[in-house]
Amino acid sequence: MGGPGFDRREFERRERAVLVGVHLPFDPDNPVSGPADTEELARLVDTAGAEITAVLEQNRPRPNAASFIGKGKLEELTEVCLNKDAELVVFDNDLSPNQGRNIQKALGEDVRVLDRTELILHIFATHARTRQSRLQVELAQLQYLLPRLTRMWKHLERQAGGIGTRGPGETQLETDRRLIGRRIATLRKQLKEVQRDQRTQTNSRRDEYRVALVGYTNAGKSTLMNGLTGADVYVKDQLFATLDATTRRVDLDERRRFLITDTVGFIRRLPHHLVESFQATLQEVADADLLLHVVDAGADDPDQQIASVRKVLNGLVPETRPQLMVFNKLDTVGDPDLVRNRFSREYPDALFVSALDPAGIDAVRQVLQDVLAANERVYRLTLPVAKLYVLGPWHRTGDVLEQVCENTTCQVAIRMRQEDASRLLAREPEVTEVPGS
Ligand SMILES: Nc1nc2c(ncn2[C@@H]2O[C@H](COP(=O)(O)OP(=O)(O)OP(=O)(O)O)[C@@H](O)[C@H]2O)c(=O)[nH]1
Ligand SMILES: [Mg+2]
Repeated sequence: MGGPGFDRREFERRERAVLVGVHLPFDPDNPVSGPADTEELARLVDTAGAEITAVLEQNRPRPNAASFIGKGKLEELTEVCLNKDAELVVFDNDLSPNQGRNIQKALGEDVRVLDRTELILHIFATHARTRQSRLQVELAQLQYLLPRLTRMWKHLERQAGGIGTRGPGETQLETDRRLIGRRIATLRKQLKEVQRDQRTQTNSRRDEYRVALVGYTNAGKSTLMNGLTGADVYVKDQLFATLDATTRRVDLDERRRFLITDTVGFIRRLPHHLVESFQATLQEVADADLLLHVVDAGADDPDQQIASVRKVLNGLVPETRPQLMVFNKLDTVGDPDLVRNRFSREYPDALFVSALDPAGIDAVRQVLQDVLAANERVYRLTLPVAKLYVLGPWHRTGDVLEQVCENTTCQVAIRMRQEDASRLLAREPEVTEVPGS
C-alpha cells in the first residue's frame, strides 16, 4: 500500500506482481479514460524492482463502481494470484478509496494492491536523493493517502506506536488524519523555505538566457544534458531516473552562453499531486526562456508521449513560450528519413538527433547558437569620451562592430542581446542609444 507505508526495502527482494489494465472508451472530458498501457506499466513495475508474473486485461464501457474490474474478473484475478504465488497486484488505472478497499478484501491480506499513482509515487520515493525531492515526494504521498486512510487502517494499526498518541475522545483514524494533516503543513512550510533559497539563487542568474530540457521519462534528456555540458547527470534505462533539477552553464563562444536545466521527466497520467508538490523543482522549467522538448523517436507512440508532456506543460508555462522539438534516439529507428518526414511536417523547426552521437550534440549546440544570435541586434550608442571606461561590461557581453570618437563624444556600434542592452543602458545613464538606430 501507499503513503508512509512505502518501505524502500520492500521492493528489494523481487516481489511477484500481477498487472491489471482496464481499457475504457476514450472520453475527452475524462483524463483517465482510454486504453490501458500494460507495456508501460510493466516498465514501471520493473523499475520498481518487482517481477511480472501475469498480465490481465479487460475491456469495459466504464469502471465497476465497487471493484473497478467486474466481479468475474476479480475472481479470475484472485485465482491468478494464488496460482502465481503473487504478492503484489498493480492496476494501470487509479482506484477510488472504495474500489481499492474492496479489491484488497477480495484478494486477502497476503497480496498488496497498488494503483498506478501509488506505483509512480513509490518509484519517486526510491529515486529521491535530495532533501527537496524527498520533501516533495512525501507531500504527494501523504496527500494521496489522506482520503484513503481507512484502506490503510490495518497497516497503520501496526505502526500506531510510532505515529503518536491519541488525543482525548479520538478514534485512531481521527488521530491519524490529524497527524498526517500536521505533517503535510510542516512539509509545505519546509518546501516554501527551499523555494525561497532557490529564488535567491535564481535571481543572481536572472540576466542569463535559460534553456530547460523537458520531455517524457526516458527520452534522453540527461544524456543530452551530459553531452552538451560535460555534466555527470545520472543516466539509466529506467523510468524517472532523474528527479532533481541540475543546472549548468554552457559557453558557446567567448560571449554567448546560456544556462541549461535537466529535470524530472513526465509520463502519461502523471499524478496531479506530484506535479503540485514538485513545483519547486519545476520552477526551473517555468522560468526558462526556451524549452527543448526531447522526444524518443523510437518510442511506440511518440505522438501520445508528446501530448502527455504538453498536458503537464500547459499548467506550468504559457503557450507562447518558445519550444524546440528534439527527436532523439534516431539511431534506434529503422528508417530515419521516414521519421524526419513524418514529424517535420508538424514541427518544421524540429531537430532529429542521437544524443549518443557527438554530431547530434553539435547539431543541438548549433541551433542554440542560432537562437541566441537571433535574439541579438545592433545597437548604436553614444557617450562622452570621458566615460569610455564604463564600456567594459558592454565589450564583455556584446560584439563591438565599430567605435569612433570625435571631440568629446564617442559613437559605438555593438551587437548584443536585447536583455543585456536594456540592463546596461539602465545602469549607465551616460550611455544613450542614438535615436532611430
Ligand atoms: N540508442 C540510444 N539510446 C539513448 C539515446 N539517448 C539516450 N539513450 C538511452 O536512453 C536511456 C534513458 O536516457 P536518459 O538520458 O536517462 O533519459 P531521461 O530523459 O533523462 O530519463 P528520466 O530522467 O528517467 O526522465 C539511457 O539508457 C540512455 O543511454 C540515443 O540517442 N540513442
Ligand atoms: Mg534524466
